[in-house]
Amino acid sequence: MNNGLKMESIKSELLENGFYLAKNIIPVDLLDNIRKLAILHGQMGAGVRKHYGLRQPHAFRTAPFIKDIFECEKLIAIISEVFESEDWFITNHADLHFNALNGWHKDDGMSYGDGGYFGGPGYHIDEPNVYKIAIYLQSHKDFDDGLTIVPRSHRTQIIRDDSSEIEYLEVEVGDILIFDARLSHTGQLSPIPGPRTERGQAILDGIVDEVSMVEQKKIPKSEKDSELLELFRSVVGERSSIFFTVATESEPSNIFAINNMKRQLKELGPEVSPYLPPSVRDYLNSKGVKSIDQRVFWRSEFPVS
Ligand SMILES: O=C(O)CCC(=O)C(=O)O
Ligand SMILES: [Fe+2]
Repeated sequence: MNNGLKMESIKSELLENGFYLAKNIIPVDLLDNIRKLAILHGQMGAGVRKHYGLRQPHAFRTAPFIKDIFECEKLIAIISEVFESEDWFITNHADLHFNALNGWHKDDGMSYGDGGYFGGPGYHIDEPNVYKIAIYLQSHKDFDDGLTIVPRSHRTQIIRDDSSEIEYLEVEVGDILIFDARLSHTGQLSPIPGPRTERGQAILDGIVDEVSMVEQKKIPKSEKDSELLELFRSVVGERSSIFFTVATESEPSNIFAINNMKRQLKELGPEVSPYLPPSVRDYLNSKGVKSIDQRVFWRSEFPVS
């Protein structure tokens, strides 16, 4: 943005850089309510354990309260801008993240070694027609515990090397981050992340004795990391986010959505339906948000019995 004039469209930025950070999209009070429910959900221990935290897959189905993000018309409008079309849909992939550490990766499924969600390395694809939306439920200004990315890495299979440029994205509550699933990224890497502000530094100064006590313990590194992360979170608060996927129909995006759902079903068990529960679908319909459930290619891949 410059002088109120948009220099580049969201779509062209996504194609070129692989990500777009949109500031101030969702009202903070709406997200605060969802965050409370997310934390309760995490405390119940639902989902898949992940690096000292939890990940709840297929979250529009398994944690249906996240649907309330679509109370926000600005969110719907910006997704239409991403595709320069209103004919987009959610692919039913959604993760609710809770207090996990992470490492460098891409979300294109290539790391599983079974061909990835595009059915092969998809780095030659100019327009994937499928994007991820990340909504953090708290701000990540004071520490580098939000999302860090490698700009433009969506066109190469290399996740990161010594020459990679790295960018920390300062997300605050209400911002949304749109990114290409092929973009290299990581969440919080270290149990005690680096400070980015004086406030962050002061918070770390306040726990320096406890940190060194844990560090001196003669326990395995994984236990140490777990204790350090718990200590950090006890002073800063929980870390929770919603990641979900949106698409328009194309050959690559249809294949991606199907394989991405198959991965979720592998995690949750074959008895779980790839479809949304009717109450969520009806709610989305009432907001004008479409789901992949209505698509012919989806219904032929996942027949309704
Ligand atoms: O931990 C985060 O914030 C990022 C999560 C993520 O990238 C993933 O689970 O694929
Ligand atoms: Fe990821």
